[in-house]
Amino acid sequence: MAVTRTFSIIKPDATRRNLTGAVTKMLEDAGLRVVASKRLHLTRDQAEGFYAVHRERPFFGELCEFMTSGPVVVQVLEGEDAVKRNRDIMGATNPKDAAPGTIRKELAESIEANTVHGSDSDENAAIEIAYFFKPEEIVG
Ligand code: IDP
Repeated sequence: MAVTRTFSIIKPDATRRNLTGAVTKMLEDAGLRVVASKRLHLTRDQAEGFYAVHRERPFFGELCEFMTSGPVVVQVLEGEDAVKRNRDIMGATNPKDAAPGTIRKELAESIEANTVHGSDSDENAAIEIAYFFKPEEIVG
C-alpha cells in the first residue's frame, strides 16, 4: 500500500471545546502522521471557496457560517492509503450514523458541527492541500 497524503480540518466545534489534541491523537492512533498544521480563522471567502462544490446545497450558507464561527486547525496527514484511512477514522457525516470509535461518533455535536473534514479522494486531497499550504510548509 502506498504512502499518500490527505487534507484534514479540525472544525470550530472542536477547537471551541479544546479538542484539538484529542482529535489529533485519534488521527495518529489510526496510523496517520501530521506533516503540516496551522490554526487559523477562515474568512467567509475562504470558506465559500473551499466548499464551492456544495454551493447549490441547502445547507451551504449555514455551513460557511459555522466554519467561520471560530478557529480551525488545517492539517496535512500522511500514511498508507491516507484518504481512506482518514475517512474511516472520521466516521459517517452524521454522527448518529457513525460507527463506535470514530471521531464523529465519539466527539461530534451534529451533522453540521461534525468535528472534522477529510478529503474524499487523492485528487481532492491535492487540491485542498494546495488551497492552504505551500509545498515548503509540509515536512514529511
Ligand atoms: P463529509 O464532510 O462527510 O465529506 P459532505 O457531504 O461533503 O460530508 O458535507 C460537507 C459538510 O457539510 C459536512 O461535513 C457537514 O459539516 C456539512 N453537512 C453535510 N450535510 C449536512 C446537512 O444535511 N445539514 C447541515 N450540514 C451538513
